[in-house]
Amino acid sequence: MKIAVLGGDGFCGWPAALHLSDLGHDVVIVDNLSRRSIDEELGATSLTPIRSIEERVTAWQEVSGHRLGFAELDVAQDYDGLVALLLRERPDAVVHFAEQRAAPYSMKSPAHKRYTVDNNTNATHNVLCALVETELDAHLVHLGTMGVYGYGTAGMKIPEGYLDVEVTPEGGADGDRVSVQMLYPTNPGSIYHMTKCLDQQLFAYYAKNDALRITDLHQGIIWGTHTDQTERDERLINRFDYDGDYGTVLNRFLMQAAVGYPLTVHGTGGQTRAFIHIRDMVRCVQIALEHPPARGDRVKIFNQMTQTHRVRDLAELVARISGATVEMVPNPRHEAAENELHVTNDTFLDLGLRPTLLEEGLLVEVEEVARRYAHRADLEKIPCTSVWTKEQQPGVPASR
Ligand code: NAD
Ligand code: USQ
Repeated sequence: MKIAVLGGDGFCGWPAALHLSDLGHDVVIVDNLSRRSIDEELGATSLTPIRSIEERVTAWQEVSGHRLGFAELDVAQDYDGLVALLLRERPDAVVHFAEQRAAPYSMKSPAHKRYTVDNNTNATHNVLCALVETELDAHLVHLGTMGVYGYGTAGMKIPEGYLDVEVTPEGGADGDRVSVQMLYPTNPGSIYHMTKCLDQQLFAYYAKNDALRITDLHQGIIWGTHTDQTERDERLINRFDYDGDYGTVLNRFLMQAAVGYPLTVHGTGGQTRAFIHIRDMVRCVQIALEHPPARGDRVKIFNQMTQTHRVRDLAELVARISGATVEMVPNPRHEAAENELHVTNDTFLDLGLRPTLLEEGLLVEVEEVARRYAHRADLEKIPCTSVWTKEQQPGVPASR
């Protein structure tokens, strides 16, 4: 297949592009390099030393013999450029990672809120509109989030995108129940997560009105760094975010353990979230590409996660294997202090995904990534200082 990977310079997009290229697909990366500019804005860098996109592409060709295309393009701002790119490359599939993905970054200020909404909503809408205009019939695979569902379901298992509801038709008797399926009601916990809810509506509309073939992957929190491909040469190394805006919880704990910083558990640490290892993410994208919906089908939605964990349990686990200390810090987010989470993920398991479990991969990450690059860490960048409302406090450990 010819595959365009939008956002292919990012944490998920880069290993996914390499995985697809390694399988023999013809891959072109499209990215405006905004994630690298945001590093500069925040004065933060990846724990791992990532190379320029040009060096990455050259290294991959040397190591694998496969050519990767690269186009620097803002998918949200340059609609004509996007149409021209699609007409030139004529992809069979488009994988869309090109959004601002950090919840704390999206909550930092009015400017960050507006940037996140403008960037994410326009990027997604431009892709959809351009696919209709170019009449390419490419399969669009989008990276969405488990966060569209919200995390409190009164014990119910979250379905894959759609909720079965029984209703009594107007004029019917009590026994005349009919079943309807609707998009699971959204309940976002940040401006970033809200943009993914807006994306969902855009997908439903374009699948219905223009028969676009769309798969939306509701992905949990990624952990881990390396894939089989990024490991082959240090120039191919993936990024590892640990700062208070972009670092996700488990990778932050691994890094904190490696540098002797207390593990920063927000509030009581009672938040339960869905997780997936980065190696499984690239496999899931492959599986989704191999199983496209037909024209006229509704949007296919897969829950792309393999395990759920409570934040304080993760902290205790990391502390146990590394000797780190755990510290409860004020929660800078406006979120439920405690929640249960039960998730259906049968589609990927039925299609052959064999999950990497936390128990297998955790120690490797501490040893081979977090400790190896610990000398590059800037401890000042660790606390989460972006607060959701004026009532919240930054997540700074009292001991620091
Ligand atoms: P990232 O920030 O590392 O990568 C996103 C890439 O998209 C960056 O390279 C950035 O430069 C590019 N980009 C952003 N806006 C763009 C635009 N307008 N035009 C062109 N390129 C643009 O993020 P990530 O962790 O790789 O996440 C990728 C996708 O996966 C996101 O949509 C995110 O919501 C989703 N996701 C990520 C996680 C996670 O834990 N990292 C979990 C669930 C879902
Ligand atoms: N948390 C801590 N301590 C920390 C950092 C976070 O306790 O040092 C807590 C947060 O308060 C939250 C939970 O850990 O309750 C998860 O936070 P996170 O930053 O790891 O994840 P989140 O903000 O939800 O965002 C990440 C990705 C996003 C993706 C989402 C998937 O950045 O792109 O969409 O995970 S999900 O969580 O399933 O919605």
